Amino acid sequence: MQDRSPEQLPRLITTSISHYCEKVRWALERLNIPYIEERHAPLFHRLATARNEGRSVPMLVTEAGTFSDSSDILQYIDGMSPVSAKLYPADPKLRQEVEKLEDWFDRQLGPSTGVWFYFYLLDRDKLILRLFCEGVEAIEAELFPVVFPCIREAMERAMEITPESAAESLDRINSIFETVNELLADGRKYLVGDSFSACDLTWACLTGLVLMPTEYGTKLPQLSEIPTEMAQTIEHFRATPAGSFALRLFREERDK
Ligand SMILES: N[C@@H](CCC(=O)N[C@@H](CS)C(=O)NCC(=O)O)C(=O)O
Repeated sequence: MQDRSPEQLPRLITTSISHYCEKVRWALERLNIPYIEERHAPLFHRLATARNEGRSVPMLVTEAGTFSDSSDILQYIDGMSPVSAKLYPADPKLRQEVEKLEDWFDRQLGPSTGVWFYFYLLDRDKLILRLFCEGVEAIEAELFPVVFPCIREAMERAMEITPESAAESLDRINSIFETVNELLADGRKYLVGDSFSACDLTWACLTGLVLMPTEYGTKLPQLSEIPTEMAQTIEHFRATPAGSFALRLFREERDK
């Protein structure tokens, strides 16, 4: 894939801040796979994904087909990578453990951290416009403020963002952190086996919105820009073993 012209490279359709998109960016970069990122503001992404008969981001468009789930994308790109770089272990039992954790984080953690994050920030227009429009085409960045009130309503409805759902999400995040704290209590360096794998990468990305690591692939807010209660919760998560593990992964493994 190294010598392809830009038109032949895989195209990754994203929104800037999405933690599932960060997961795929990190994996592509780690596996040394050149790609073109096509970034959109939320809901504008639907024009791009619909053209490829899909809906959500991340979406990877390749000559071999279109993949529209972060774990499917990781499996696909891992399949073409050298053994020394792989994100899934060769040992079937270990691979099963990695896939099980990855799937759990995808289904339970990612949606919860998303609801919790947007509950606090969706009404902060200036901050949200900056986060959503980082790296998108000028025309989208210009149109976005005009349509943002409708987009906010659509996101609140689709993600069912309410004070109750935010509180339930926080409970779920706390309980997942507790389980990961327990896993790490034996001093292991990675969640499964003795090397970095897809479940470590997924853990780090899908906790990104409650830890706000500086190495995240787009610029997340500073703690000074967000509500105090939200900042305090982030400080709390950062201080847990599971939180400091994710921050270490961002520091040590994100740019490898
Ligand atoms: N299971 C999917 C979840 C992806 C997902 O939830 N993407 C969100 C952005 S974080 C999205 O595109 N939501 C808007 C939509 O479905 O149109 C994956 O792992 O890729």
